Parts: sequence; structure tokens; C-alpha cells
Amino acid sequence: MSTNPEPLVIRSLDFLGGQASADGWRPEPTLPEIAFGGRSNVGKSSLLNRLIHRKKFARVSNTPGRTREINFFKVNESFILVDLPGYGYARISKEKRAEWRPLIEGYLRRSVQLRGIVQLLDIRHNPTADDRAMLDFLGEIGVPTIVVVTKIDKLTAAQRGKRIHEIVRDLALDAEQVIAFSAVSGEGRDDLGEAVESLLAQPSWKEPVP
Ligand SMILES: Nc1nc2c(ncn2[C@@H]2O[C@H](COP(=O)(O)OP(=O)(O)OP(=O)(O)O)[C@@H](O)[C@H]2O)c(=O)[nH]1
Ligand SMILES: [Mg+2]
Repeated sequence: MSTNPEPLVIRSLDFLGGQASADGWRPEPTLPEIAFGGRSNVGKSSLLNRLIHRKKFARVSNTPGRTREINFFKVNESFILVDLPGYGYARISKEKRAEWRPLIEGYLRRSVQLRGIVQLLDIRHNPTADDRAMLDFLGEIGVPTIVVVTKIDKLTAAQRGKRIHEIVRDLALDAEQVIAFSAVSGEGRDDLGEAVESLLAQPSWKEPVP
């Protein structure tokens, strides 16, 4: 049993607003940022709410594809959590489906204060072409990336290990860097909190290495 204090204690929260287009409004980049990405409906907003111990701070979808804008949440007056819109929702037009790329890529390229990305994958599904494209893009620009396998409450303990192993192998991930998470049970919340704290402690990956 751990007696460590809870990682990432939330003392204050402010919704700063949304960015709707690649060159649209976004908050001044004065604080470190951690962004949360993944396909539509994977559970980004739910994971954020669990992380910050709020039921409905980030809007959770009943219909997939709800988070259309990039939403910025200031925590403890000291850093910003960024809820990215989901990509790859099948039941919208091809044109709309392609819109995520410029918006998300524009955000990632412009965010000089970004410390890292938390990339979500649904434990029940094989990674899609969009997931691979996103992970490739993150690798290309070199932003530190944590992979979270979410909705683990939907599987039995035995199935979980097997699926995580398959996803790790499929994407050639570092198993040590994968966090198993459930927004329903709260499993993985503190592991994620610790991972976010360690990303925040790093200098921006965009700053030149001394
Ligand atoms: N069982 C279970 N359901 C989850 C979990 N996380 C999210 N969900 C459900 O999955 C659906 C989508 O969750 P969201 O958090 O809105 O997903 P999102 O990635 O923000 O979706 P977009 O904003 O559309 O990109 C909702 O019905 C959630 O209740 C989880 O860990 N376990
Ligand atoms: Mg969302």
C-alpha cells in the first residue's frame, strides 16, 4: 500500500476557451501545456475529468465527435491541460474527417510551451490508420508522448493484459510507458498524474538543448 501523497493535486481550475481553427484564437502561451489526443469517442474528455476530479468539467460526448474545438483548462494557476478534438469519426463526411489534421497539427506546431502529449487508445480496438498517423506525426515533431490504454473496465483482468500486450507489440511501444486507465473506476489516475507531473518538470521540447 502506498502512503505517497496523491500526485497532481488540483487546487484551482479555469476554463480558458476553445481554439476552433489552425490559426484561430488560443490562450497566450505563457504556461506549460499537456495535450490529450486520440480518436473520437476514445475517452479524452472523460479521462481529463477523472484526472482533475470533476464530473463534467470537460464535456463528455453522447454522440462521438462532440469536442470540435481545442479546449484549454488552466490548473493551479500553473499549467494548462488541452483537450484535443477526436479524429477518425466514421459517420461524418470525408471532408469533415480530414479537418482534424490542420487543427491538431497547427496547434502542435505553434505550441511553444507544450511539454508533452497523452495519446489515448481504446483497449478493445486495434489501433487505426489515424492512430498510426497521429503517433507517427508525434514522433516526427519529437514531442514527448505517453500512451494511455483506456476503458479497461470493459474487459476482465485476464483480457486486459493480453490486449495491452497486443497493442504494445502492434505499435512497437515501450511497455513501461503505457498506462492502463479507466475513467469509470479511476484505475490509472495516479499513474497518469505522476506521468503528467514528470512531463511538466521537463523543459519544452522545442527549446534548444543547452
Ligand atoms: N466504460 C467506460 N466508458 C468510458 C470510459 N471513458 C470514456 N467512456 C465513455 O466513452 C464515451 C466517449 O467519451 P468522451 O470522454 O466524450 O470521449 P472523447 O475522446 O472526448 O470524444 P470526442 O470529444 O468525441 O473526441 C462516453 O460515453 C464515455 O462515458 C472508460 O474509461 N470506461
Ligand atoms: Mg472530448
